[in-house]
Amino acid sequence: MEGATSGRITPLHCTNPTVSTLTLALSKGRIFDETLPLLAAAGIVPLEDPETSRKLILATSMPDVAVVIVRASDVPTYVQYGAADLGVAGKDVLLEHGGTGLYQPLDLEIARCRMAVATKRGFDWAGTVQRGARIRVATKYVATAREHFAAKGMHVDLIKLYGSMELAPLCGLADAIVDLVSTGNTLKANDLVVVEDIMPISSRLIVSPAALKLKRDRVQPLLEALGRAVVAQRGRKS
Ligand code: PRT
Ligand code: MG
Repeated sequence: MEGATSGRITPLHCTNPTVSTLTLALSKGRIFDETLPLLAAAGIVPLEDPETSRKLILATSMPDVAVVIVRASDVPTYVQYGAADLGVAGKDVLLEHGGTGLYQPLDLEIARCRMAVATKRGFDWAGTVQRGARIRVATKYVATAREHFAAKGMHVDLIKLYGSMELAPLCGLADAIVDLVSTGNTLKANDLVVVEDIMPISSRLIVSPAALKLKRDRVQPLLEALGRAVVAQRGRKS
């Protein structure tokens, strides 16, 4: 496949100067799984499964399109610097990244969930807010949480965590958390409840400005095909 040679990785854009490879950054798990049908509708099928392959650059059924597997929160960075031409990232990740140097032309309407504030069941959130008491909130989404509470005129102490936010109120690290909720099972299992809804979240296609300029003939038809696939998917889900 292009990009990966035995033992050494050749930068994708260096493999063949006459054919420009289009690279798409995806994270393993729900984003990869839910992007797959949309890509298939655009005629792009990865030739390997990232869950079983150790490769980080996957060839696809389209010889000039490769998928690179990166951590969900690293997708915007790869695209921002043009190391990947396109990517798929959750709105949560894009808000934390800030969106600098990225086009966000399409909501793929996948990996849907909500961003919410949650506390231990029985915690008097409304009363605490009303009293103007200082509240400690643990979250991975510091920028989004800061903006949400500032818009409400609330002063909160934000504590940055990198995972398992649900544990923070249980151990007394924080009064509340800001986290993503989809089925609600994780909150329920830890005796937590949603006390405020912040916003709906879904994943977006992001494009590097360089790719849009220099590879427009390749990027534009792909954007159109993915746009049609999103509309078709909407029809199937409703
Ligand atoms: O897991 P890792 O640390 O590697 O990275 P990540 O969590 O950023 O990646 P991943 O693949 O878990 O999530 C990728 C994207 O999926 C996120 O950026 C969101 O946009 C989206 N998404 C959709 C979710 C969820 N639903 C979701 N439920 N991301 C995380 N969750 C977590 C949530 O944080 C909580 O811990 O699932 C738990 C709650 O789920 P329920 O179903 O019990 O409510
Ligand atoms: Mg995760």
